[in-house]
Amino acid sequence: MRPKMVGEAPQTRKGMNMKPGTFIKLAFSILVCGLLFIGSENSVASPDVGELGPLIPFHKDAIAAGLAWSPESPPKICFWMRPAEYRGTDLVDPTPGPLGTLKLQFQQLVYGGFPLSRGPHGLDESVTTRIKDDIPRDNALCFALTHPDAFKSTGKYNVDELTADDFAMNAAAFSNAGHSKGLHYNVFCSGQVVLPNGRWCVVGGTDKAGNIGIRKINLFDPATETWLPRPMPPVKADYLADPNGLRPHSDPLIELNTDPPLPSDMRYRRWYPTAVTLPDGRVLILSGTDEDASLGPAHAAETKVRQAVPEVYDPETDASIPLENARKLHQMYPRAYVVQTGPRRNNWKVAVIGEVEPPLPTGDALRQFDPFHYNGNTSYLDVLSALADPNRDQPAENHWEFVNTASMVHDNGAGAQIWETDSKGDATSQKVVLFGGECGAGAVACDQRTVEMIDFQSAAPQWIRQADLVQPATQNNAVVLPTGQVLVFGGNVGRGRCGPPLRPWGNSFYFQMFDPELGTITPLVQTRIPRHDHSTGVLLPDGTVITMGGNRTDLANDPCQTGLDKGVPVAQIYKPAYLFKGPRPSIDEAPDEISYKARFVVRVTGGSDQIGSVAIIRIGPVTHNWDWGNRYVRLWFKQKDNGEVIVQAPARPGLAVPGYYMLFVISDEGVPSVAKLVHLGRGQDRGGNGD
Ligand SMILES: [Cu+2]
Repeated sequence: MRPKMVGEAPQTRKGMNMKPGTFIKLAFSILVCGLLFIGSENSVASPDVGELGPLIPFHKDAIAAGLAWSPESPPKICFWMRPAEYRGTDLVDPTPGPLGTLKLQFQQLVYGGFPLSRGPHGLDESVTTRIKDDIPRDNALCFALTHPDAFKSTGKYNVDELTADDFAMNAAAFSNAGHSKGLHYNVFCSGQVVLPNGRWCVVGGTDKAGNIGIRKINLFDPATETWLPRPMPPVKADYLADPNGLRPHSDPLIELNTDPPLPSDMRYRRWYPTAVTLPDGRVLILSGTDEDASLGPAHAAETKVRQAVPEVYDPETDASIPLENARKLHQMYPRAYVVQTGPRRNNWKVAVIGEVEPPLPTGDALRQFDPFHYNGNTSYLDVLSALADPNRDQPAENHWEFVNTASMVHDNGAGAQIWETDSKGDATSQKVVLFGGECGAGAVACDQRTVEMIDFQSAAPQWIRQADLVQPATQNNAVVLPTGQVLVFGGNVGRGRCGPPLRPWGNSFYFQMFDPELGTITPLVQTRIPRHDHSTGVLLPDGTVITMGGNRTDLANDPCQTGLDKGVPVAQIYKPAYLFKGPRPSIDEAPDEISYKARFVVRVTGGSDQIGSVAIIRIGPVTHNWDWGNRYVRLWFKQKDNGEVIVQAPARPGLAVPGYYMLFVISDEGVPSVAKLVHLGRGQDRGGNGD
């Protein structure tokens, strides 16, 4: 099912909080956009809607993906799919059939008889592919953006037309980054953030299938593309040594054999946990789901639990502290953001959006994928006070402070964070905006077009409804651009299945722009590639956006097809309209390291004469339709006549946690420079494994 592509005049949607005096600007935008949009599909380049490039062969599904960039390593995208810790050939025999065939031994010996994920939502089946050369690769890869072959392309826009020759063109730009680099746990649907030193902290994941979580915290160094050593669990070791099961194997239904205990483990097993990098470099861990795997495939789902106890992982000690005193039940992957709540360095809290609404499901209801009900309650967790509490180990629901209630939980809806600071580096706004999403099981129908924004800087923060999305959507993506506008794309309606009974996906193929100043949504181009569950989108240093991932069968042009071709993994580059608007400013000089409270000098040439804004955007992994801490922070600046720009860094790490950021200078015409890599706050965090 596809929305109309041609002749459909788009409208900029007006937000409820639109400021007076914006009508003329809006009317002009509607007119120009409407004129240019008619007939546009994929490759229209224009100063108003931007341009969507041809398909980029991607070799594995980018279910979790992120930009990695450091002084030691040029920019790259690292990404993985399920099962992340294996090579494709460990579970797929490439020889029989046009796509290869899943090995039933893998299901028995590794998943303990839990079913492989097949069919329209086939996450394990996605490892099969008509590109046979890709099957032996690790299920985790890095894509070197600066490799000379990276963007070699035949200019195709249809997944069906891509051949093995197309995939061979950029194959050399992809390198193994999973099993062969020391990853031994399935980090599919884990929590993923980047530490101040650039390493990725990967929290929890999945064991076998269903909703079974793991206790592991895995650390990935994207510069070297290696995983910090965690021992291979007995089940994997046995399987690799004897994939046909000719000898006795460790029982995969026993947790000791799949998730053997380590001092770095969390206390609780978590699938779909949230992770938040804190101002001191530690990581807050929330929520997640688990089941008792030992009961086997028939009964494990009846034991489903939602983890209520937050934990704080410290990279310095490589260990976690559970906060039994700060329990609360949330949705899977609750959206959570560090907020500066006062004038001092330690005056920060973590705002968490949504919570479980009683009554809790029991009995048979637990067998559903996600049986809980949710509301839009938004609360601060005071992490530091919970950590310092002498009763930290006593079960309680303390250290939470209610803030406001959103009209819906926006479960699985895209989120973005937009911060702004003044001449002293203090916050003038701390905005979070959520786009569409779901409301949980059995909830009253909610409007999946809903866009809501809150400014945590205001004295009494309140969720305020903005203009609606172009069409209802969940599982969509949002990427904040250097201008502070938010590109929203992908998504669908509901978690449909392709039958029987036949319930086609209602895909949102639109790329749309949210303007946080005006509260408006403007439709741009459309793609032919569905991107919803497990799709990813990331801002690149050149100001373009790469869109990746999605469940494989969704990547086929007909998501309800039952034929042999399940699509192939592809990415696309979207060039925002600002790249067609005029000369780009260039950052000729900027410091590698910037410090809290301090001003720094940037030397800028080119572009228009006037600079319109300066911003830093934190970089790191994303997954499951949100940014996980890739915060946009607009900084105060003063332009001098000699090409120098004086910029004020944020005053405190609660506004911008330590780590690597892209620094952009944007002309007054809204055209951004290419990013310069900067590191913020060295020595301000708790380090991380020796750094
Ligand atoms: Cu998932």
